Amino acid sequence: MATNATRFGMKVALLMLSMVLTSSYAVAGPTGVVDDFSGNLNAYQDTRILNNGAHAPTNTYNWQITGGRLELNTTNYVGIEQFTLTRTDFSLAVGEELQADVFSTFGVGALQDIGLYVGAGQPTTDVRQNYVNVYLRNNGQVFTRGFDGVAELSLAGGATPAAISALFVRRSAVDVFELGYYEGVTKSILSTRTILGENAAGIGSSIGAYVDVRSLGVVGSLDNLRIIPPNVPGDVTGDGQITIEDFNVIKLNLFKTGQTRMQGDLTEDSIVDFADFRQWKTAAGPGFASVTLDGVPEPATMLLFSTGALLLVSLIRGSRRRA
Ligand SMILES: [Ca+2]
Ligand SMILES: [Ca+2]
Ligand SMILES: [Ca+2]
Repeated sequence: MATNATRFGMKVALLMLSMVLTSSYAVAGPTGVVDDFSGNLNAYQDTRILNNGAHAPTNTYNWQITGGRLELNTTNYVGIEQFTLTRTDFSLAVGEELQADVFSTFGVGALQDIGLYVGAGQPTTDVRQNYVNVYLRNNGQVFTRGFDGVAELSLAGGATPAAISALFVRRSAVDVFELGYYEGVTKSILSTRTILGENAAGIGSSIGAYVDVRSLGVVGSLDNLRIIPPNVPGDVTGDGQITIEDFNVIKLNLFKTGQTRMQGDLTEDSIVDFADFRQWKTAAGPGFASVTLDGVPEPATMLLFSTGALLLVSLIRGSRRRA
C-alpha cells in the first residue's frame, strides 16, 4: 500500500518526467516513430521518379506491408524503375536524423535497392531532383546518391556491412546531410552531401522510402521509420533524457577508444574520458552532483539531493524493464 509520502513522491517524479519529456522533444517538427508499418500507407504519396528509357507499358507493382514491414512487390516487370513513398507531415530539421531498420533477408526474387529518401516536397512523376538517399542493395552493399537540383550526386559507398541493422540520413546543417548505416550501435557515415543548388534549403520537407526495381518480385524491407531528435548534451543513450544510465555507459567504457556516442563518447573525439563525464555531469544538474567516476552513491545518499530525480530514474528503469 502506498503511503501519502510515496504518492507525493510519485507525483513529483511524474511531473519531472513530463517536464523532461516536454523539454527534450521541443524541437522543430514531430520526432519519434513515424511509422512501424502496423497499419496502412494512406499517409504516403507513391511516385515513380524514374522510368528508365521511357519504356511502355510501365511495371505493375504495389507498395505493401508484410509482417509489419514495408516492401514493394513488382508483379509485371518491363524495365528499370525507381519509386518513392513519401510524406510531408513529418520533416527533417537541422540536427535530426531519419532512420529505418533494414534486414539482410532482402526480399524474394527481386533485384536492387531499398532505402531512405529525404526530398524537397513531394516528388514529381518521372523527375529526379532535390533529394538525398541511402539504400541497401540485394547483394548486401550500401550506397548513397541523390540530386542537387537536377544534377546527380556521385554514387558513394559500396560497403558490405556484415551486420547492418539500420540506415540513416542526418541533417547536420541546413544544406548538409550525412548518410550511412548502423550495425547495432556502431555508426558508419558513407557520405556527407553539401547541397549547393537553388532548392537546397527545401530538402528535408518530405521523408520516406526509396526503391530501385530491376526484376520481378519483392524488394524489401524497411521497418520503424523514425526521426531521432538532435543530440542532447549529456545524453548517451539517445532517449533525450539525462539519467544515471548515461553515466553508467561512460563509466563502463572509460578510456576506451573508437567508441561511438551511444558507447559514451559524447564529445565525439573517439575516446571516452573525463570530458565526456563532465558533459554528462553538467547536463545532469545538481540532482547528480555527488556522482563521481570513483563510484555511484547509494540511492539513500541521492535521496538527500532529489527525491524526484531518484524516483524518475526508478520509473525510467522500471518502464524499460517492462518494455
Ligand atoms: Ca513493424
Ligand atoms: Ca539518456
Ligand atoms: Ca570523448
